[in-house]
Formats: sequence, structure tokens, C-alpha cells
Amino acid sequence: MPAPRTILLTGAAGGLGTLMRSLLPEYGYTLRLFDVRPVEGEPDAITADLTDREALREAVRGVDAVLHLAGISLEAPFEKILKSNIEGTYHLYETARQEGVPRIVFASSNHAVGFTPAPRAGEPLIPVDTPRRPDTFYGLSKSFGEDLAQLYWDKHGLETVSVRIGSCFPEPTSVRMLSVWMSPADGARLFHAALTAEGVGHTVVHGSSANTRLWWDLTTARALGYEPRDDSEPYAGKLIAEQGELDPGNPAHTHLGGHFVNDPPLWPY
Ligand code: NAI
Ligand code: 15L
Repeated sequence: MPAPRTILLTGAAGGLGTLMRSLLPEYGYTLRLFDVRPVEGEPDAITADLTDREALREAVRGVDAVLHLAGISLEAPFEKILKSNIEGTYHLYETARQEGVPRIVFASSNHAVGFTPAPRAGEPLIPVDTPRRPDTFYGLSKSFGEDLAQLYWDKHGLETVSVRIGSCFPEPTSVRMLSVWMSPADGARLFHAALTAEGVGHTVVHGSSANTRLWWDLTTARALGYEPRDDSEPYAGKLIAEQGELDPGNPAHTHLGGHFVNDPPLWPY
């Protein structure tokens, strides 16, 4: 696939979208922005919902690839997850297929596998083919997105890299995050690799920096050409002093998904 130049960035107004708006142009991309909320300082951004198919068609027309970050990013009542993350992602894939977009990079999440026990000392890192174990309706929607990506590859030849992002924020803010953190700069490196690697079909990768306390395996990410440069370890002393070591008796400390495994579902009724 020729190197993509024009990228549709969905979720451009969000936290990760804002970070990527500042970092990805350095890799030579021109970004077309899409979000249901206005994107501050970006009058040309498309303000529309993912379920607005006509707006999506305009948005995807002519782009070389999509970086799909839009969606509800935490647990929410099922109806809301259904509309934004499940129906919305379906509309994006179907519109991209119709418009001939060759590749999508999908923001999946550790919460698709959140009930996976974290490896204890000496145990192997969690492989990318670990069974899906969503910890929330939110995680379930990311699991759906990965399956949708597989379907659109197998049936239509639309390529996807599903990036199971750990925690991508400027700094880790919990002891758990020391194991799953992805620095914004490494996030941009990984998205760039996912946008440009040859012949990805549908590839699932874990999205983290090269953390000393890493819980999951980065082999498939590295195979795309991703070379993480950051490590959460410099934050460890302060976070452990403030919060204590992880408690082996607390499921939120011993599973990949952290507190999401303990949080009750949010029912709409
Ligand atoms: P965020 O909540 O800050 O941003 C999400 C953006 O999507 C918001 O600007 C929101 O307006 C937009 N959006 C939501 N529903 C929409 C819809 N129906 N139509 C159009 N736009 C819609 O989330 P953040 O942190 O920026 O995450 C971006 C993506 O990465 C999300 O899909 C999230 O699930 C995923 N992710 C993020 C992680 C992180 O550490 N930041 C970790 C794992 C996954
Ligand atoms: C996610 O999937 C969320 O979108 C993000 O806000 C964080 O909660 C992150 O996972 C995490 O697990 O730290």
C-alpha cells in the first residue's frame, strides 16, 4: 500500500485526538478531523455523529486511511455504547468500504480483555491471542470492533490494525498504569507504524510503551515497525509512595482492566 498521506481522524476533539493532532503532522500526514463535538480552533473539522452516514461519506471520501478514535471511552449504559461504539463503528466500516478506503486503524482497548489476570512475577507476558474477556459493555464494544475489522478484512479486503491501547495519557496516574501506559509520543509512533506497515490484513496489537513493568506482549506491534522509546518506570517511585504497591487481594489490581473489573454496570433504568 502506498504511504498514506491524508488521514481521517475521528474523535479529534477527545483527549487522544488532541494529542494526535499535535503529534501526527510531524510524520507528514494531513489530517481531516471528525467529532460529534466541535474541535477547538479547527473551523474545518466535521462536526457530526458517527451514525450520520452522509456526513461520514463526505468525511471518508478520498482519504488514504482512517484513524478511528471516536466513541464512548468509558463504561456507559448499553444503549449509549450500542449507538456510538457498535452502530457508529459499523457505519464507519461500511462507508469506508463503499468509498474504497484501504485501511482503518481502530482504537481498541485493554478492556476487550480486561478480565485477563495480570501476569505474576516470572509468568509470561499476555499474548495478543489471549481469549477476549471484556470487563464492561465498553470493553464488549471494543471486542465487537475487532470482530468487525476481521469480517471486513476477510470479506472485503479492508485492512485494519486494532490497537488495544493500554492507557495513553501524558503521564501514568496509577500503579496499574505503570504496566499498561503508552506515552503520547509512543502512541504516535505506533499509529504511524499501523498506518504504514505493508500487508497487515487484520492485525491486533497491544499499545504500550516499553515499560519495565509491562503486562502484555508487544511482538505484533514491533512486527509493524513500532519501536517504543518510553518507559513508565521514572514515575514508579512517586506513584507507589502515594498509592502503595498493587494489592494481590484486589481484583482491580490483579486484572488487566483495573477498576473496570470491579465497577458495577451502568443500567439505563
Ligand atoms: P475521549 O472520550 O477523550 O474522546 C472520544 C471522542 O469521541 C470525544 O471527543 C467524543 O466527542 C467523540 N465521540 C464519541 N461518540 C461519538 C460519536 N457517536 N460520533 C462522533 N464522535 C463521537 O477518549 P480518548 O481518551 O481520546 O480515547 C480515544 C479512543 O481511544 C476511544 O475510542 C477510546 O475508547 C480509545 N482508548 C483510549 C485509551 C486511552 O488511554 N486514552 C485507552 C484505550 C482505548
Ligand atoms: C480505556 O479504554 C479508556 O478509554 C481510558 O480512559 C482509560 O480508562 C484506559 O482504558 C485505562 O484502562 O487506563
